[in-house]
Amino acid sequence: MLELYHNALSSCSQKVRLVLETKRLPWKSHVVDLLSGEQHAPEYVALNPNHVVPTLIDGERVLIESTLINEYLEDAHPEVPMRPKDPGACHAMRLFVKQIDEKVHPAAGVLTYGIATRPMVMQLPPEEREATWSQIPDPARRAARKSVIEHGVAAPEMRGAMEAFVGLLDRMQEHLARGPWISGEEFGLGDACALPYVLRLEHLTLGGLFDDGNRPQVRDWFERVQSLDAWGPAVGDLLPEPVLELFRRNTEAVQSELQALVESL
Ligand SMILES: N[C@@H](CCC(=O)N[C@@H](CS)C(=O)NCC(=O)O)C(=O)O
Repeated sequence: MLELYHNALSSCSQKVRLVLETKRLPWKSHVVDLLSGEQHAPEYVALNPNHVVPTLIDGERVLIESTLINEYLEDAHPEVPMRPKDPGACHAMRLFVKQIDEKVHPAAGVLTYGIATRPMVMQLPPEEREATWSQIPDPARRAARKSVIEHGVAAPEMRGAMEAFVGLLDRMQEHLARGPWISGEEFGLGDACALPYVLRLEHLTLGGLFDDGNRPQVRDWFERVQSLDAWGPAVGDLLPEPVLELFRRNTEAVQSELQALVESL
């Protein structure tokens, strides 16, 4: 059976779980607690040298990188197809995913740690606080984490992060003007990749960026994703309500700063 090392709120885990569940593949769950630092445990790092989730185990194979895992699942289990057959449409989907991986994913870390997780980390003694980012192996990611924890919404990374999210919503509007899903008629790899980031905006009380009067096609898409059979087991049923409540409270505490940032874009 497939085994997934993952975390309920991790975007990259959500996108892989959406593909596993859409393809109706049984999988065994291994939860990695990111807040307590289980991603840095030597036995986990032996599987994923980047200290991140998700990691998929398929027999002898250890697979990392969420986008590559999803492509692997599509190649290994094509019975429920999630990638367009037309080469041009497939290229467009991969470009959409690449832009999310390169721009929106780092931006999600900036927004989440700078807004929602920061108050918790700031309560730790300085040496423990330092420990939350000191083990991150990628220097750029480590520097961004330190900056947003220290400066919150005022961190210089915040503006670019918000712009990356707005760019994603605008690209989604363009795709959704052409069909019900990112690549056309069926929920596919592009949709699975976008969902966690749209959901994160909602969790950070930034859902107004795609309400009925503002990018309505994204709102309609978001509601349709939540009516899919895959939604509950992949995302909805796993969301930890107390953590989301904390996200909401921490976001509300910086609402006016956040609003000013959104309006200045
Ligand atoms: N490029 C990687 C990124 C994975 C990633 O950033 N995972 C995050 C959660 S979404 C993580 O494990 N973060 C742990 C940390 O930053 O300490 C992928 O697509 O799998």
